[in-house]
Amino acid sequence: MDTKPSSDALEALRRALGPGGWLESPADVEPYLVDFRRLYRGATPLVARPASVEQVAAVLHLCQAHRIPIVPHGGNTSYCGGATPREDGAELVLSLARLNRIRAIDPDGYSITVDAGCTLQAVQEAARAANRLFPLSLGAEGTAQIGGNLSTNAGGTAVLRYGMMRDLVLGLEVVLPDGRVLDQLRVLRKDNTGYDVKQLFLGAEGTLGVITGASLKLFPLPGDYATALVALGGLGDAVALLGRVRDAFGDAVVAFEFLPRIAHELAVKHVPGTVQPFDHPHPAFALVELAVPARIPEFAERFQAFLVEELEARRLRDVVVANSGAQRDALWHWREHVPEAQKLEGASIKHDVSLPVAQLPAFHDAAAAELARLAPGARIVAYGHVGDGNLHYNLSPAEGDRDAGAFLARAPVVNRAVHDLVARFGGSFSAEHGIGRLKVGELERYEDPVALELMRAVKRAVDPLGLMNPGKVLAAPTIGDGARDAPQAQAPAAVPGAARA
Ligand code: 2HG
Ligand code: ZN
Repeated sequence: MDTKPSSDALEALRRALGPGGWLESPADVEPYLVDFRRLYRGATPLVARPASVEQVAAVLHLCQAHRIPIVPHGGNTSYCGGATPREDGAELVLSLARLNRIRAIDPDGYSITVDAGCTLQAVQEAARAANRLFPLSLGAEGTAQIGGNLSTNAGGTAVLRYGMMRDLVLGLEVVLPDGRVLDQLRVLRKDNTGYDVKQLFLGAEGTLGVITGASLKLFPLPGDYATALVALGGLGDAVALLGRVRDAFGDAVVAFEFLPRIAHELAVKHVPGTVQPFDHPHPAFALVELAVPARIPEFAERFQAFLVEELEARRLRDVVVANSGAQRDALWHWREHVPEAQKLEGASIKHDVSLPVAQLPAFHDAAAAELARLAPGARIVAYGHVGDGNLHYNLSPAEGDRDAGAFLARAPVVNRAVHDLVARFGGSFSAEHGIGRLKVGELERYEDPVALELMRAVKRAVDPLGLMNPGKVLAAPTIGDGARDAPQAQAPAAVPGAARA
């Protein structure tokens, strides 16, 4: 496992994958070696591109026989380097891109069954074509694949109403490290039959097996959306407004995104087409969206009346309501391009934290005070899914500061201060971006030790040879650790369908 795969092993893999089933020239492999944020550059002898579940099973079976570690790879939009192989060239990359069929859709049963390599957008579109909604929504949806969304338990902008990816799953199909297929592709809403083993693979980031298919929940397609951008005094105002808007409209509130003034300034500077909705530079904004049930069109009017009341009571500084799909798109365009705007501004130090919603303003102030000391002049670009208690508490260098190296050198100290504070406030250092390779140390530091022991025990039980995405989520075992001591996996029984591959 510490050495590169033998040529015999690679030849066996090529045979199992068939023509068009792998990539190996440097130019073809290049896009699989660098993560989305360009934090890591790895190496691999081969990118496997299986076209069926049987081929995935055959690849895992062969990898186990030859002790080859595997890095499952979806749309490569991980923020934590979860899908990038390590540098030594020992790991095989397994792309799910060719498993991209919508297998079945049941509008009456409100479910859809898809291959893991479908993009999130393809699943949304298939649902919409059947007059249904698949609600997971995030900036990278055109590229991100469902398998990656499942493996990282993705969040996004509609969690407030519909939950995270984990909440949207009815059934799962997973190839285990020894090539067996866990077939739990059920579409049942109720199924109380012992341990819910599929849950293990959601958020496991490919460290326990390869998700190849999923049955997902669908929802009624909203008749319309009522979308407003409100100008506010700050995060405290946003949290207070969130409470009132949810009191008034309950579950119709789909999204509640917080954006500080700097998120607008950076977008105006770097992203063509950013809206300029107000003539006054307000301190902060919230993008609030309600789903309007098809049968209750006057809902939108009630929302407008609510906003007018808020304005008259001076709880809001200003408001614009989207009067058309194009205006709604323009507001979301700004919101979704904030990460890009911050990237184009230069270096950044990122945190993806969540807290109990009511604690957000106090956390923000405490963190800002710490950072004024630790990174003087740095600009705080804290925005995101305040409806879920999730802030992307990011930093950009002081304006005009071109010394990215010196700024980034502060990252470890800044990360520690922010994450320690998050822990003190009862929050999480990774709200929706997962652990990947980037946050393995943070998980070890902040996770409950008993939870960590259980995670390691599960890893040893499901992947005794430690071949699945090693070093992601959990540190790769060192000699003397359980995984090394684990019994050698028995020669796997013939993999169903492997011969056909
Ligand atoms: C978002 O909410 C993404 O836009 C990215 O989760 C956050 O770039 C970030 O820090
Ligand atoms: Zn986010």
